[in-house]
Amino acid sequence: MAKSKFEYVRNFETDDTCLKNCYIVVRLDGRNFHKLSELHKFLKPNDDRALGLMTRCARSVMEDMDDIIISYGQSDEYSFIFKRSSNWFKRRASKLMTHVVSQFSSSYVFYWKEYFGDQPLLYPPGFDGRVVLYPSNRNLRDYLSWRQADCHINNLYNTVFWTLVQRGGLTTTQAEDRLKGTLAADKNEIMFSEFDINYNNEPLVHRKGTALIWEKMEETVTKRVKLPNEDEKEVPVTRFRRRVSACHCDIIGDQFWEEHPDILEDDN
Ligand code: DGT
Ligand code: MG
Ligand code: MG
Ligand code: MG
Ligand code: MG
Repeated sequence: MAKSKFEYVRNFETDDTCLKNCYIVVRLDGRNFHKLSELHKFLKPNDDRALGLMTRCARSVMEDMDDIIISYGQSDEYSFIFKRSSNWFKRRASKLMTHVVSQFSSSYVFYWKEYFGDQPLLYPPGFDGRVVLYPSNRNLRDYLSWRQADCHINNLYNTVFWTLVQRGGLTTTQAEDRLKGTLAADKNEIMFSEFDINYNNEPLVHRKGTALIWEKMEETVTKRVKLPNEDEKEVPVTRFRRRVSACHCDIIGDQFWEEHPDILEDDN
């Protein structure tokens, strides 16, 4: 087909192919969720409806896109890890990122009422996205550890902060002052001695965030088959299906990775 004289503009597009062999991480984060959470009266410090909705959207992303091996989310963010050998959309960063973020955003609106019932969504929410490449399993694990450590640090702070406000009757400024310069041990101690809260008994989903992985399931169904010269009969057929499963466990230590050796590909 003859090319139009306008065709040359294509050459202005830049190449954003992700480097081979690297894990591709797409992380998205809610735009100005400080405001969104206030306006929609999210419970403090954690609103299980909001967290559930985030995870529902991440599940939709994983089920609708190829090659995502694990996702990890907390607060208003989710990270999606593409397998290092993925060739989805020829590894073009902008394609991968925009597909993930737009699928997630539309899911947020689509599934909102499953989590918030009659409470309406008051404006169209947005999410930012970025792509980061990690060349080794160690780097990728350190990335996920970084996000989970962030979840822990924020949740510990937020839990003690809102306990001081909601149960201790402090103003937010007083609670802030009270926590200035405190270490993790001090925060645990305040909760334990003043409010009888053992932080380690707080829900795992709040302390650890949510990891979504693929779980292989064996499924047996009966099929009707008709062989030549025989009556039609029912035979059991076993097949493997995979489904997304959520866990709120530690992903920093080795145990999780030893229990799920299929997630990462070898470093060579
Ligand atoms: P950004 O990301 O720069 O556009 O701005 P924000 O406001 O989204 O800031 P970010 O992402 O650093 O912080 C997440 C905000 O979302 C933070 O203000 C707390 C809020 N948020 C997330 N999950 C919950 C929740 O379960 N309950 C409440 N009350 N707020 C939440
Ligand atoms: Mg931010
Ligand atoms: Mg945000
Ligand atoms: Mg955030
Ligand atoms: Mg198109």
